[in-house]
Amino acid sequence: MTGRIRVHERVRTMGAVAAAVLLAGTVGTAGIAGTASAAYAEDGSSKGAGGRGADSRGGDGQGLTVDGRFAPASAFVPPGAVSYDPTLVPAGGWIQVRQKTDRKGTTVTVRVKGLGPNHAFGMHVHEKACGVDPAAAGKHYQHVKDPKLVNPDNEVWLDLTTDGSGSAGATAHHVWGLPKGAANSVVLHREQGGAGDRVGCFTVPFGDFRTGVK
Ligand SMILES: [Cu+2]
Repeated sequence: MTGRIRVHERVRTMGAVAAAVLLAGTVGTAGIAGTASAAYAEDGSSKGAGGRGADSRGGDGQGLTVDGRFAPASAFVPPGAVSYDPTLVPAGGWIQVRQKTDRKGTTVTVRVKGLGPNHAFGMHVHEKACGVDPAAAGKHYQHVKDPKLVNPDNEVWLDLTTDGSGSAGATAHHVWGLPKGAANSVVLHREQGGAGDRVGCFTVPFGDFRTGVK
Protein backbone atom coordinates (compact mmCIF):
# COMPACT_ATOMS: atom_id res chain seq x y z
CA MET A 1 0.00 0.00 0.00
CA THR A 2 1.58 3.20 -1.10
CA GLY A 3 -0.92 5.44 0.59
CA ARG A 4 -2.76 8.29 -0.96
CA ILE A 5 -0.89 11.16 -2.41
CA ARG A 6 -2.60 14.47 -2.28
CA VAL A 7 -1.56 17.68 -3.86
CA HIS A 8 -2.89 21.03 -2.89
CA GLU A 9 -3.05 23.64 -5.55
CA ARG A 10 -4.01 27.19 -5.04
CA VAL A 11 -4.90 29.85 -7.49
CA ARG A 12 -4.55 33.28 -6.01
CA THR A 13 -5.89 36.59 -7.07
CA MET A 14 -4.58 39.81 -5.64
CA GLY A 15 -2.82 37.91 -2.92
CA ALA A 16 -5.93 36.22 -1.63
CA VAL A 17 -6.67 32.59 -1.96
CA ALA A 18 -9.44 32.52 -4.51
CA ALA A 19 -9.73 28.82 -4.83
CA ALA A 20 -8.44 25.84 -3.02
CA VAL A 21 -8.53 22.61 -4.88
CA LEU A 22 -7.73 19.36 -3.23
CA LEU A 23 -6.61 17.02 -5.91
CA ALA A 24 -6.87 13.42 -5.01
CA GLY A 25 -8.00 10.20 -6.46
CA THR A 26 -9.34 10.46 -9.94
CA VAL A 27 -9.12 14.17 -10.62
CA GLY A 28 -7.34 14.44 -13.92
CA THR A 29 -5.67 17.23 -15.73
CA ALA A 30 -8.88 18.42 -17.27
CA GLY A 31 -10.19 18.96 -13.78
CA ILE A 32 -7.16 20.99 -12.85
CA ALA A 33 -7.52 23.26 -15.83
CA GLY A 34 -11.25 23.60 -15.51
CA THR A 35 -11.17 24.48 -11.85
CA ALA A 36 -8.31 26.89 -12.12
CA SER A 37 -9.71 28.72 -15.11
CA ALA A 38 -12.86 29.48 -13.20
CA ALA A 39 -10.80 31.35 -10.65
CA TYR A 40 -8.71 33.43 -12.98
CA ALA A 41 -8.95 37.08 -12.34
CA GLU A 42 -6.68 40.00 -12.01
CA ASP A 43 -3.39 39.14 -10.45
CA GLY A 44 -1.45 42.29 -9.94
CA SER A 45 1.16 40.56 -7.87
CA SER A 46 3.72 39.42 -10.37
CA LYS A 47 6.69 41.41 -11.41
CA GLY A 48 9.63 39.08 -11.17
CA ALA A 49 12.67 41.14 -11.95
CA GLY A 50 16.15 39.84 -12.26
CA GLY A 51 15.51 36.16 -12.31
CA ARG A 52 15.72 35.50 -8.60
CA GLY A 53 12.07 35.47 -7.78
CA ALA A 54 11.82 39.09 -6.81
CA ASP A 55 8.32 39.83 -5.62
CA SER A 56 7.28 43.42 -5.94
CA ARG A 57 3.59 44.10 -5.77
CA GLY A 58 1.81 46.14 -8.37
CA GLY A 59 1.19 46.09 -12.07
CA ASP A 60 -1.90 46.37 -14.17
CA GLY A 61 -1.79 43.15 -16.13
CA GLN A 62 -3.64 39.97 -15.61
CA GLY A 63 -2.37 36.55 -14.94
CA LEU A 64 -2.35 33.61 -12.64
CA THR A 65 -0.37 32.21 -9.79
CA VAL A 66 -0.30 28.50 -9.10
CA ASP A 67 1.76 26.59 -6.60
CA GLY A 68 2.09 22.99 -5.59
CA ARG A 69 4.19 20.42 -3.81
CA PHE A 70 5.90 17.61 -5.62
CA ALA A 71 4.90 14.01 -5.11
CA PRO A 72 6.19 10.86 -6.75
CA ALA A 73 4.58 9.76 -9.95
CA SER A 74 1.87 7.25 -9.21
CA ALA A 75 -0.30 5.23 -11.51
CA PHE A 76 -3.21 5.77 -9.14
CA VAL A 77 -3.03 9.44 -8.27
CA PRO A 78 -1.83 11.90 -10.88
CA PRO A 79 -0.46 14.82 -8.89
CA GLY A 80 -0.25 18.30 -10.31
CA ALA A 81 3.42 18.45 -9.39
CA VAL A 82 5.17 15.21 -10.28
CA SER A 83 8.66 14.11 -9.29
CA TYR A 84 10.47 11.65 -11.51
CA ASP A 85 13.69 11.83 -9.50
CA PRO A 86 13.55 11.75 -5.68
CA THR A 87 17.05 13.18 -5.30
CA LEU A 88 16.73 16.25 -7.52
CA VAL A 89 13.01 16.77 -6.89
CA PRO A 90 12.23 15.42 -3.40
CA ALA A 91 8.67 14.86 -2.29
CA GLY A 92 7.42 17.99 -0.58
CA GLY A 93 9.54 20.28 -2.72
CA TRP A 94 7.58 23.42 -3.59
CA ILE A 95 7.05 25.22 -6.86
CA GLN A 96 5.18 28.38 -7.76
CA VAL A 97 4.56 29.61 -11.28
CA ARG A 98 3.18 32.99 -12.17
CA GLN A 99 2.08 34.25 -15.52
CA LYS A 100 1.44 37.90 -16.15
CA THR A 101 0.30 39.17 -19.51
CA ASP A 102 -0.19 42.78 -20.45
CA ARG A 103 0.42 45.09 -23.38
CA LYS A 104 4.13 44.50 -23.15
CA GLY A 105 3.85 40.78 -23.50
CA THR A 106 4.02 37.78 -21.20
CA THR A 107 6.18 37.26 -18.15
CA VAL A 108 6.47 33.83 -16.57
CA THR A 109 8.13 33.61 -13.18
CA VAL A 110 8.96 30.45 -11.27
CA ARG A 111 10.13 29.94 -7.71
CA VAL A 112 11.17 26.65 -6.13
CA LYS A 113 12.09 25.52 -2.63
CA GLY A 114 13.27 22.22 -1.30
CA LEU A 115 14.76 20.83 -4.49
CA GLY A 116 18.19 19.23 -4.78
CA PRO A 117 20.78 21.81 -3.66
CA ASN A 118 23.34 23.49 -5.89
CA HIS A 119 21.98 21.99 -9.07
CA ALA A 120 21.60 23.62 -12.47
CA PHE A 121 18.15 22.62 -13.70
CA GLY A 122 16.77 23.15 -17.14
CA MET A 123 13.13 24.21 -17.20
CA HIS A 124 10.70 25.07 -19.97
CA VAL A 125 7.02 25.59 -20.57
CA HIS A 126 5.65 22.49 -22.30
CA GLU A 127 2.53 21.91 -24.36
CA LYS A 128 0.70 19.29 -22.34
CA ALA A 129 -0.14 18.56 -18.73
CA CYS A 130 2.04 16.33 -16.57
CA GLY A 131 1.48 12.62 -16.20
CA VAL A 132 2.95 9.52 -14.67
CA ASP A 133 5.06 9.15 -17.81
CA PRO A 134 7.63 11.96 -18.01
CA ALA A 135 6.88 12.18 -21.74
CA ALA A 136 3.25 13.11 -21.04
CA ALA A 137 4.04 16.83 -21.01
CA GLY A 138 4.85 16.65 -24.69
CA LYS A 139 7.06 19.12 -26.47
CA HIS A 140 8.23 22.56 -25.55
CA TYR A 141 5.68 25.24 -26.24
CA GLN A 142 6.93 27.13 -29.27
CA HIS A 143 5.72 30.53 -30.42
CA VAL A 144 6.72 29.63 -33.97
CA LYS A 145 6.41 25.90 -34.43
CA ASP A 146 9.75 24.93 -35.93
CA PRO A 147 12.06 22.14 -34.73
CA LYS A 148 15.00 24.32 -35.65
CA LEU A 149 13.90 27.07 -33.27
CA VAL A 150 14.55 25.35 -29.94
CA ASN A 151 15.81 28.42 -28.13
CA PRO A 152 14.79 30.79 -25.35
CA ASP A 153 13.54 33.43 -27.79
CA ASN A 154 10.97 31.11 -29.36
CA GLU A 155 10.21 29.10 -26.24
CA VAL A 156 9.77 29.86 -22.56
CA TRP A 157 12.95 28.78 -20.81
CA LEU A 158 13.18 29.03 -17.04
CA ASP A 159 16.55 27.44 -16.36
CA LEU A 160 17.56 27.90 -12.75
CA THR A 161 20.30 26.90 -10.33
CA THR A 162 19.37 26.08 -6.76
CA ASP A 163 21.27 27.41 -3.77
CA GLY A 164 22.50 25.32 -0.86
CA SER A 165 18.98 24.99 0.50
CA GLY A 166 17.41 24.01 -2.80
CA SER A 167 15.77 27.36 -3.55
CA ALA A 168 15.88 29.24 -6.83
CA GLY A 169 13.88 31.45 -9.13
CA ALA A 170 13.77 32.44 -12.77
CA THR A 171 11.85 34.77 -15.03
CA ALA A 172 11.26 34.80 -18.76
CA HIS A 173 9.65 37.60 -20.77
CA HIS A 174 8.35 37.54 -24.31
CA VAL A 175 6.43 40.01 -26.41
CA TRP A 176 4.03 37.27 -27.43
CA GLY A 177 1.32 35.51 -25.46
CA LEU A 178 0.48 31.92 -24.62
CA PRO A 179 -2.74 30.92 -26.38
CA LYS A 180 -5.17 29.33 -24.01
CA GLY A 181 -4.85 25.56 -24.08
CA ALA A 182 -1.54 25.55 -25.93
CA ALA A 183 0.76 25.48 -22.89
CA ASN A 184 -0.04 23.36 -19.85
CA SER A 185 3.04 22.62 -17.79
CA VAL A 186 6.58 23.46 -16.79
CA VAL A 187 9.10 20.62 -16.93
CA LEU A 188 12.25 20.39 -14.85
CA HIS A 189 15.20 18.77 -16.61
CA ARG A 190 18.38 17.29 -15.21
CA GLU A 191 20.49 19.53 -17.43
CA GLN A 192 20.21 22.99 -18.88
CA GLY A 193 20.26 23.73 -22.55
CA GLY A 194 16.92 22.66 -23.91
CA ALA A 195 16.78 18.91 -23.44
CA GLY A 196 17.78 16.09 -21.11
CA ASP A 197 16.09 13.79 -18.64
CA ARG A 198 12.86 15.03 -17.16
CA VAL A 199 13.10 15.05 -13.36
CA GLY A 200 9.90 16.88 -12.49
CA CYS A 201 6.76 18.42 -13.96
CA PHE A 202 4.16 20.90 -12.73
CA THR A 203 0.82 21.28 -14.46
CA VAL A 204 0.01 24.94 -15.11
CA PRO A 205 -2.96 25.92 -17.27
CA PHE A 206 -1.36 28.88 -18.98
CA GLY A 207 -3.61 31.15 -20.96
CA ASP A 208 -3.87 34.45 -22.69
CA PHE A 209 -5.04 36.87 -20.04
CA ARG A 210 -4.55 40.11 -21.89
CA THR A 211 -7.09 42.81 -21.46
CA GLY A 212 -7.76 45.59 -23.86
CA VAL A 213 -5.54 44.07 -26.51
CA LYS A 214 -6.99 43.03 -29.82
CU1 LIG B 1 11.56 21.03 -21.30
